[in-house]
Amino acid sequence: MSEDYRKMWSDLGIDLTAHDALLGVLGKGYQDIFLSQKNRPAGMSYFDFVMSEVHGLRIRELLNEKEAGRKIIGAYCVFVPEEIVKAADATLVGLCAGADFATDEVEKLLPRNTCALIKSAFGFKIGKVCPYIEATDMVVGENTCDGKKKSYEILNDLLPNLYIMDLPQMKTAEGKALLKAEYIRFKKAVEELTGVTIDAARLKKGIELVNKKRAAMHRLAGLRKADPAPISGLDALLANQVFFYDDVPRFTDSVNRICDELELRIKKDEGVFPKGAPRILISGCPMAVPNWKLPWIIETSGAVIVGEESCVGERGTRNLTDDSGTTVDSMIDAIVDRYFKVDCAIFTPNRDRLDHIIEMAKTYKADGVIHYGLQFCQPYITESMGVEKELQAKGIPVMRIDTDYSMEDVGQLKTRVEAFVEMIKR
Ligand code: BJ8
Repeated sequence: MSEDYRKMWSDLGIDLTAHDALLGVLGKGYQDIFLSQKNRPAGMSYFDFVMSEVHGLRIRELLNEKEAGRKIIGAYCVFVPEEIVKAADATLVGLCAGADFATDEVEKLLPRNTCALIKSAFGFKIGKVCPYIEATDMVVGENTCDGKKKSYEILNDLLPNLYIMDLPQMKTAEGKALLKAEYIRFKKAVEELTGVTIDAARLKKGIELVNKKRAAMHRLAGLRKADPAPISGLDALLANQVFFYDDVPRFTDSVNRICDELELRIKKDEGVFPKGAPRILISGCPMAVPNWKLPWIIETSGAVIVGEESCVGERGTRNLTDDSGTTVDSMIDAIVDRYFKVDCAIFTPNRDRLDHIIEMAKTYKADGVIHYGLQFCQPYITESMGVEKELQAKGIPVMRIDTDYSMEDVGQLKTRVEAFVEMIKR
């Protein structure tokens, strides 16, 4: 990294020594896990570049946007509507983190039995190693699981610009009305922050922009139905992760370019794994960068991941927003309709998620499902039991894995995954 970036990080208040250590581990992990894969699509070089510059060039771009008067909004959840952010010419960035950092300090503020995703978000803030959070003008915390909801009360003392969004827990008319009221309140907050009045034309543009990005992800997901799989699950996960950071039109074009390449591969019957390799659907908690542990274990055990039933995956990107509205109110309704379908495990009851897992297993011709729960994540680990029962009843092999961000259980997980892969071999 250039000296220029070091000055930029230091101006943002980043702890350079800790940050150097983090980038060192990240770079090594990326090299070992991603760059060691065979026969990757050439288009992945774009994502390699993005990852190599994830704390460099992308942060410089965000700071340039700020200098030009635009605002940066951070979020921890896919319920924060990017359409509204884009309508105000602002930029939304994901802030969830997938690595343990400053855990001793974090555990002075949060109970030890808090999930790794929340602890990691705190660790990156307390350890001063996340230029994204330091570049934000507003951070949105949402009332989803109890862990997040209560931890935001504490995060509020660390972040001067934290905005709390309330969310429903039931898919009822009242729940939908709450979501609409909260999106209207969020729109007002974004307008106040940016000084931009979000009119119908702006909102329409925001919807179109985000729809195109999601449509590109649908195209990518559809191509993963092929056997042999034209792209690894690791690389597809990377695209799903970069989805939360990159410039929207540039990301959309890059994914579509990869899709063009994958279509050619499919025509030639080319893939990253041999035809007939066991196909796995991952379902469960989101995997934020650099949480690549389980996918890496699976794909070095002879299986290929063909889909992610996850917020960093299809749960987050599944539906488009109807863009036919002509008034702000009708478009807000369309946005509410779209997000109200997100079947996060914080909802009760949550039958839709079960149906989606079964549907995805069929669509992507999965030979088995691995349910991924982060330790201490009550919503997903509790649901995982019902998921297991339902899939077993349908004759779909399933394995539940509860883990965290540490590498201590890699050997044990590898043994379990290898046994599962052996069992589902066709
Ligand atoms: S819409 S999945 S992004 S809340 S892993 S913090 S649930 S204890 S991340 Fe999520 Fe929004 Fe739902 Fe999606 Fe809590 Fe579980 Fe931790 Fe989690």
